[in-house]
Amino acid sequence: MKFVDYVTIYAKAGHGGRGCVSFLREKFKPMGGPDGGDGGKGGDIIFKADIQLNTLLDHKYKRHYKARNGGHGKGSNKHGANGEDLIIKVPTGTVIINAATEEVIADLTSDAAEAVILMGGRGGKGNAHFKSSTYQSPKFAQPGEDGQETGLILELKLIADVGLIGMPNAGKSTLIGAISAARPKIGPYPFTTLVPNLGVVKFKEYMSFTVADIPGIIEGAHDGAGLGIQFLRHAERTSLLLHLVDISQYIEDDPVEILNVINRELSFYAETLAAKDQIVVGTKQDIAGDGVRLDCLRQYCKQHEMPFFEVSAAASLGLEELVSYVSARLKDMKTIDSPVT
Ligand SMILES: Nc1nc2c(ncn2[C@@H]2O[C@H](COP(=O)(O)OP(=O)(O)OP(=O)(O)O)[C@@H](O)[C@H]2O)c(=O)[nH]1
Ligand SMILES: [Mg+2]
Repeated sequence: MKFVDYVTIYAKAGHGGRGCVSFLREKFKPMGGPDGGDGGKGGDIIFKADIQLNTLLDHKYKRHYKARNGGHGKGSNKHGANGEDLIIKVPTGTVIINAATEEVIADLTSDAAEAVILMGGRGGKGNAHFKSSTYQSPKFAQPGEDGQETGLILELKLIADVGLIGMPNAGKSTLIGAISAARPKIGPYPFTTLVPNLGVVKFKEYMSFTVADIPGIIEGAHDGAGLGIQFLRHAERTSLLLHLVDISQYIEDDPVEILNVINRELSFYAETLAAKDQIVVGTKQDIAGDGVRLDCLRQYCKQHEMPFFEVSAAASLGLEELVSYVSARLKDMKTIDSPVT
């Protein structure tokens, strides 16, 4: 299924129905009073989060949405029917933004959360309302109000406890595959992962946390190099970042420089992202060779008081230590709860 995390749509709430001008007409009562009913309210545009959905793809094709108008009022004080609301389902984690002002209107972070985004117009009052002691036969009624309408940006930001970041080929997908049931594509070439993958890591029977494998970023990503930095939106809601650096002997670049290049790209995206807690993970320990690159990264992390772990997802080395450290950190941060005993 195609993953789409950013779309613009146009939505319009229903108009209110017209109020009615009518007079009671009965046998022997030819000059009855006004009895025009009110118009019904226009339908609202409501967004609802649905955890079963994981892409905004549907809204890339269908971009115009309209709720039903309210019915017009009728004689004999009959109220027009209210227009049906339109409920638009989106993946949990969708942010709804006013396209003109760029203001965030709603952020649907929990399953089944709902937000009324555009209000339907009020129905107009029928002429029955306008009768007074001096004015017995009002020949007018109110029109219905227009429903609100606007362009909207829908932006999906995945909800995960931990984000995996790093250069292409660093071993992010291999790691998520080794610690969760996720089975992303793995390849010996850059940009194997083109869209984020989510995995659930289970540990100590009852506990779990979610991890997002984010497509690789390279130097200049903020200027559009590689896949750009737009996928970093999926790291925005995480509590912790695992920053993966390939420490295998076949890489020529300095591992510390790699770490800093990625961190600079995080800053370009948002300082809040760069400021998130990071755990540095040296990957492919099984092919570290003489370990010079590994030692270099380890020393740097020690000096800068950054937690450092070395793993081999391929040979299952260091994974338990990493998972148990991450879960303890998440517990400290109150991101995940202790098991119920
Ligand atoms: N020897 C060894 N190879 C590994 C290890 N982890 C990953 N690899 C290999 O490194 C290559 C890249 O791995 P991926 O997991 O696809 O890397 P990625 O970070 O997801 O890359 P992108 O999706 O392109 O960003 C693949 O050929 C993997 O088999 C490891 O622990 N040891
Ligand atoms: Mg990958």
